[in-house]
Amino acid sequence: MRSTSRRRPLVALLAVGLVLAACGGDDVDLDAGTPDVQLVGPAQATAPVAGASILVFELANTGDGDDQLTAATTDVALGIEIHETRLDDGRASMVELEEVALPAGSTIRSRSGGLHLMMIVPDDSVVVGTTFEMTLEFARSAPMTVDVLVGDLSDVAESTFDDPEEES
Ligand SMILES: [Cu+2]
Repeated sequence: MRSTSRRRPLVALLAVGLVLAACGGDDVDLDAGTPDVQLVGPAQATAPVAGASILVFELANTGDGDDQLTAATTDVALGIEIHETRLDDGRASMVELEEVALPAGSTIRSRSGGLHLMMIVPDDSVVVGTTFEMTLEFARSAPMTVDVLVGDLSDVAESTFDDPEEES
C-alpha cells in the first residue's frame, strides 16, 4: 500500500511567525448559571515538529452557564499556549490568545487550522504511541486532567485542517 500523506499544511503552519495579541473572550457572562465542561472523545497530540506539537480535542459546555478556557499545563513540555490560526490572503499566522470563550451549550475544537493549544518544546518522552497528562484550567470549572495520546502527524493534523475555501 502506498502512502501519499501530504504534510505541507502543518509544516507550513509551524514555520510562520507567531503574532501576539491581547484578545479577549469577553463575550461571556461569568456570573450566571453553572457551566459543565467535558472532554468530547479522545485528546490527541501531533508528534513534535520543529519543537512544537498541536493538541487536538473537543470541549463541550453542556451546562447553563458560560465559562472560559484560561490555561493548559503539562509536565512533558516547556509550556502550552493557546493559539488561533488566521488566514489572510492565503497566508497563515498564529495569534496567541489569553483565554477561549466557552459559552453555555457550545463546543470548541482544538485543531491545527483554527483555535488550538500548542505544546512548546515537548520533551523526549513525547513520541508517537505514548500518552501524557495535560491539565486544562477554566475561569469557573475545576481544573480537568486528561490523557493525551501522541499520534502520527498525518493522522491527527491533516484531517483537522480547515479548508480555507469554506471560511468566510
Ligand atoms: Cu500554534
